[in-house]
Parts: sequence; C-alpha cells; structure tokens
Amino acid sequence: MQPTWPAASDPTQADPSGYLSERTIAAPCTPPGGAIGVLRVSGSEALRIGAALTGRALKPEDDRKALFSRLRQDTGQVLDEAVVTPFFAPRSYTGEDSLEIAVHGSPRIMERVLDAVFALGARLALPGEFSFRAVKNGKMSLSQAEAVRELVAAENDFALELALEKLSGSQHRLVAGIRDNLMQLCVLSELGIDFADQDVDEVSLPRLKERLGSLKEMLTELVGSFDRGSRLAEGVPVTIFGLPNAGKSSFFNSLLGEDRSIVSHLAGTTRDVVRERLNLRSAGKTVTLRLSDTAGLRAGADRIEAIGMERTLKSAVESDLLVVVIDGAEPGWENLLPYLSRIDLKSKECLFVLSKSDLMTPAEHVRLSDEIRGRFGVEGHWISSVNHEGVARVADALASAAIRRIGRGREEVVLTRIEHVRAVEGAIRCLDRARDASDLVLFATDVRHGMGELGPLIGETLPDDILGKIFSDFCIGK
Ligand SMILES: Nc1nc2c(ncn2[C@@H]2O[C@H](COP(=O)(O)OP(=O)(O)OP(=O)(O)O)[C@@H](O)[C@H]2O)c(=O)[nH]1
Ligand SMILES: [Mg+2]
Repeated sequence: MQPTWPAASDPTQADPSGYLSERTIAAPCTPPGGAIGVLRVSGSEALRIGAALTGRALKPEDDRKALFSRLRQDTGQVLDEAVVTPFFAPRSYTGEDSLEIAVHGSPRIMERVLDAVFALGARLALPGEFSFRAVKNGKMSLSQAEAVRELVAAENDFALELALEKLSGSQHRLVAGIRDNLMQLCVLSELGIDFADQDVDEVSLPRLKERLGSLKEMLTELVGSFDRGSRLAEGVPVTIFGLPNAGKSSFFNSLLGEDRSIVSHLAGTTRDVVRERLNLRSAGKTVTLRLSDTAGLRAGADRIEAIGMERTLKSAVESDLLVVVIDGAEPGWENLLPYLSRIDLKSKECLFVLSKSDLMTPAEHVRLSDEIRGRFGVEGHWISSVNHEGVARVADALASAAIRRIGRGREEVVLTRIEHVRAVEGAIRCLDRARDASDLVLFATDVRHGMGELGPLIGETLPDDILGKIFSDFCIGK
C-alpha cells in the first residue's frame, strides 16, 4: 500500500526535469500504520534540512550515528521526538548526503514532518528515485536496483532468495564478465587488423572466432533461465484437468480455501479457465502456484463448450504441473485417455487425484489405486472435497513438485525480465554474425554491437529517459 502523501504531480512539488532534477528529495519509506515511520531525505540540502529540523549542526563525526532529536518546525513548534541518522556522501544508499528520520508511526506525524522537510526546500521523490540516484552515482548496478524492487515484491522464498542474490551483484558480475571478454576480443581484433601483414596466429580471425563459442553458450544459458525465472517470481503454472463432473472445481476451491469456482452436479459447469494464485509451504519454504481450474473434457460439446475445452488443453500443454482429477466413483477411462494422450506427460509433473473418497468403500479405494499404479506407475491421491480429507497431502505434493521444477544451482543467475532476455538474444545474434564474418573489421564491428546489446543488463548504455521509465514502477521511498 502506498502512503497518501502529496502526489508528485502536485504543482508545488513537481519538478519538470523529473528524474534528472538534482533537487533534494524526500519520501516516507515505510507504509503508514507501523509503530515507527521512517522518512528518507537525499540530496545536497539534506544535511542543512536535518540541521534545521533538529536545531543542531550535523558534522562529519555524526556520520551514520543515530541521533535522538526533538524535531521542530521553523515556528519552533515541536513536531515529534525522533531518531535522525545522517549519512555523509558518498557513504549512503544514494551516494548523496542523506538523512533517515525515524518518527512515531502516526500518519499525521509523518505528514507534518514531511511537510516541514518540503518547506525547507526538498520535493517529494518520484517512485524509485532513491534507487535511481544510487545507480546514477555508481552505488549499485541497474540489476541490483531491480533486485531491490524484486525483493520488495517477492511473494515466496524462491523469489526472495533470487532477489537477494541479484542484490549481491551476481547477475551484474556475470554479464559484465561476458562483456569484458567481448571487449578483449575487440581489442585483439583491432590488433589483428594492425598486424594483418605479419600473420600473428593469436590475433587471426579463426583463433578469435574460436573464443566466441563459450561466450555464446553462456548467453544462451541465460536466455534459457528466463522460463524458470518467471516461474520463480510469478508462480509455477498448474492445470487441473479431467472429465466433466470429476470434482475439479470442488478440489480447486478446497485448495484455495474459498468458493472461487462454481460447482454443480451438472456436467459442463466450468466453461472457461479460472485462474488463481496460491502460496504453499513445503519443507519450510513458500512457493507460488498459478492454478487453473478448467472446463471438463467430453465429446459432443456445443460450440462454446468446445472453445472452453480447447483452452483446457492449451492450459495443460503450457503448464509445468498437471493435476488429473478422476471421479473415484466413475473414472471414465475410455473418455479420459484420448485427451491425456494429447499431452506430453513426460515433460511435466503429473499428479492423479481421485475425488469423492467419501462416497467410496475401502475396497473400492484399493481397486482404483491399483488401477492408477498399473496404468501410470504412480500413486493416486484420494481426496474428498466434502470433508477435505487428503487435500492437505495433495497440496504438499504439489508444493514439492513445484519446488522440483524451479530448483536451481547455488548462485545460478536466472533472468526474470523479458527485456533482458530480448537484449541477450540481440547479443547472440551479433555473435552469430561475428562468427560468419569474412574479415577482422566485420568481426570487430559485430562483437562491439554484441557488447552494446548487453548494456541494458548492466545499465551502462541506458539513456536517462529509459532509466526513468524503469524506475517509475518502483514504489515511492525506494
Ligand atoms: N461427495 C462428494 N461430491 C463431490 C466431491 N467433489 C465434487 N463433488 C460433487 O460433484 C459434482 C461436480 O463437481 P465439480 O467440482 O463442479 O466438478 P467439475 O469437475 O468442476 O465439473 P465441470 O466444471 O462440469 O467440468 C458436484 O455436485 C460436487 O458437489 C467430493 O469429494 N465428494
Ligand atoms: Mg468445474
């Protein structure tokens, strides 16, 4: 939730140069409602503003010290008792002189202190402007700043771990390393051009081309990591699949713990894909699923239902996990198997859920369990959406399967942004052209373009307006 502070478009606060303005900025960086509220101030006026508010000069020996202070307005009226921490440039988050002011968390106090800071010359920060300045001042790389945003937005432990690693600079180090290697190739090819008549093997075209291979491999791996990256951050896609009336929507609702999909005894109740996100815990970790409840599959459906069924199959094909719900009382194998055969089950994790256990005798349970084992070589999971028996066990199995899908090596860099994937693909195309280049001049040009394509990942060649765009979807105060 964003605090309700004056909008950045407020004419008294707005600054036409936006992110490029060098004015001192201020914003709350904790949401309203906590016991303590923290305001951040950054820019050349920050220490003067701090001195005016606290009534004491802030000296270099106060750097990073928490100073208990009584904050006063220029009228002398006390605003609050607060802890003010000055940070002297460049040893601050933004690289500029900064203050962190911890006040009592009342929204009214926060607002009054912020108003006083504005009256002393600061303006409200734009979304992500503190991080923007940190990048501009070389305090962190662009991918680290993005990691800050991802850290705040992380919904599950895997996204959190990834963001923390990115924050430590892992992505930047990897991509900058590849870029440095390309740079070296450029330098060598320039040398090769200069020494063309002396036939130096080290800088000959074939030798330089040899060195492209491993760099291209690393870039290709990075592109391939995106699928997992988006699943880590946004959830693992799971499709609930089966014949009409099998109990798919009932199971979906039981998992979610809410009445999300319509359930009825009429076959063909669900007609479209119903999507919902669900966070599950397994082995002490939270993982996010993107669950889809789908239309049941049957022959002789009308036109609308047939469209729904196509969507079911598409969702199943695109999912990592397939939950096949089978009506325990009436499996209907002959109807189900043709649809299952249209999906490449080997490429997915597949769970068989046997529904309506409450309607069945123990002997019937055993018979159908044996049948599932015989047909698919796996154990079926019995559940009842009426008394919820077995649902928690399936949830656990789903979480473990999802975790298996997104598992990654320690510190393996995983791309999470589509624009980064596009940039790396662009670099790969340049390296392919370099591999086919007929002389060193063309080779050097293509390698140089490849380096340029990697710019957005390391934030070195981004024009300010693009940087501004990137930071505009941060929250205020970051
Ligand atoms: N006794 C019992 N009835 C169930 C159970 N699960 C579902 N039902 C009933 O079975 C009928 C069909 O349930 P749904 O969840 O709508 O089935 P569906 O697979 O979503 O059906 P479609 O949307 O038509 O494809 C409803 O009358 C449910 O109340 C269960 O575990 N036990
Ligand atoms: Mg349904």
